[in-house]
Amino acid sequence: MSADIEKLAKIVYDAQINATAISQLSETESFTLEEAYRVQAKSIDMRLDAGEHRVGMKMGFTSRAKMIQMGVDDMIWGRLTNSMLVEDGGEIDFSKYVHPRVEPEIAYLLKSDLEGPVSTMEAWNAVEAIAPAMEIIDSRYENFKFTVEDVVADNSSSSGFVIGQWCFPEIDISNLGMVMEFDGRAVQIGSSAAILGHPARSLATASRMVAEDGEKLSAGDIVMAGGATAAEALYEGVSVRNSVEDLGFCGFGVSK
Ligand code: 0L1
Ligand code: MG
Repeated sequence: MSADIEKLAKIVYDAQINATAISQLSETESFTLEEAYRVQAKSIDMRLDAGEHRVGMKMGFTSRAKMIQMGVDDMIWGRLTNSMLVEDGGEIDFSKYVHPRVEPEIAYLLKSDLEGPVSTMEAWNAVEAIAPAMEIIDSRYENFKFTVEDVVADNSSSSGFVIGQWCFPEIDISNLGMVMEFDGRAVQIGSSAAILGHPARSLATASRMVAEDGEKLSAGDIVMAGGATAAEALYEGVSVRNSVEDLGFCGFGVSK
């Protein structure tokens, strides 16, 4: 029997909007990965109907460190809306999250559409600008425990993102040092090379994966390349910064 997409989408939508922890959908429902992406699309449609706007997408599980941390071996993707954007230098309200974590990333701003399978060079040629970034992931599942189908249905845990100053894409981004700090103390150190060997590969993969769902990346979209390291749990009062060699930094604080 096929999954009730509408019912599952409403469950994750409610959990996302109200920041409440839910049991894994897979404990009571049987659904495929393809159905999980339909649940994700439907739940985001509910958010768009409620007034949010689509601004781009995120890639997930793009580094070995993330795959090992979460016990998976494939990439996933999710959708970004305007309400998820956290102002660089701003503050998030801890009570609006279930159990948020943060990971250091690089973001792309596209100047032209990308549709279907493309080479890394074609993907790179579609980039208007790049920026240091961070993703706030907040699985709505109790204890951050899920199957790949569960997490995809829950928008691949995406909950917030921070973008630093946009830079021209002339910079070689293949192996940039990245340091994420909590209150000035390094908590994750990595390299952009950890993102699929070269972060531009993540953009090409994004184009291919969204096409499998009948979507494309459009000029003006923001694409989060994926975490370069494992994610760190956020807590009240902490001040977070991600510095990326040659690109600069971005940061935010968490309310007390
Ligand atoms: O790398 C990612 O952005 C994956 C997020 C989904 C899994 C998680 O919640 O850690
Ligand atoms: Mg991420």
